Amino acid sequence: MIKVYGVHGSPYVRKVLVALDYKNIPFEIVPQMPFSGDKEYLKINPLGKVPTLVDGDLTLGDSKVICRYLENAYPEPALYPQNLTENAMADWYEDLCGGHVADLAAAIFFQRFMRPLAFKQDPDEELISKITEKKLPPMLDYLESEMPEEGFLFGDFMMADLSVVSPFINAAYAGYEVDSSKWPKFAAMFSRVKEVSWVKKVLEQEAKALGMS
Ligand SMILES: N[C@@H](CCC(=O)N[C@@H](CS)C(=O)NCC(=O)O)C(=O)O
Repeated sequence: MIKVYGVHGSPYVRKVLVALDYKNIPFEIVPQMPFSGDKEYLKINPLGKVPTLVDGDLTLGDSKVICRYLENAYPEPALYPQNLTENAMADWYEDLCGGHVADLAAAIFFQRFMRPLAFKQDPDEELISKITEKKLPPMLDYLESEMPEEGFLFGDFMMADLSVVSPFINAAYAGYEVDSSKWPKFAAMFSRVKEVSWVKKVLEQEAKALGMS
């Protein structure tokens, strides 16, 4: 059976769990904390990051790579568009929001959530303000311009929809809400994606794991 190394709460692990559930692929989660320095884990993923997926002899890191593999190995139901340009746009959204945007959201999550919890230190509010007031708005302006009035980016729910919303789910855990008066289409997409049943299920599991329910 497929194994996913990781923990609930990671935006990257979330993508893989939703992809597996959506495609109805049986899997088990092997609990693996990020930043643990676990030497055994470094043997299968030298970056030490989560998630890592093991499918038989195949061991893969990185949620983008893993989700693309799952799409190729289990094409139905599809999580990426078939059309060439839409498919390229799906990669771009996943790269942007799994890279720069996720780093910004992760910094808020780290400061407000992990730093007090794990290091017993106060959050760096100056850094948080710089992110929320200077660095995130241009990203949200761009995302707002890309969002459809209704539905999802490529019609049906796909990985690109979860990819753009996922960092903001973690930022919301840390008290940052997307301002719906400035970015109404993005805020509406955020709510829609959280209501998709496969996403909702994983978010409920996360809430339990993070002690929020
Ligand atoms: N590009 C990777 C990023 C994975 C990642 O950064 N995961 C975080 C947890 S949310 C992690 O393991 N961080 C530990 C570290 O950076 O050492 C992906 O898409 O899977």
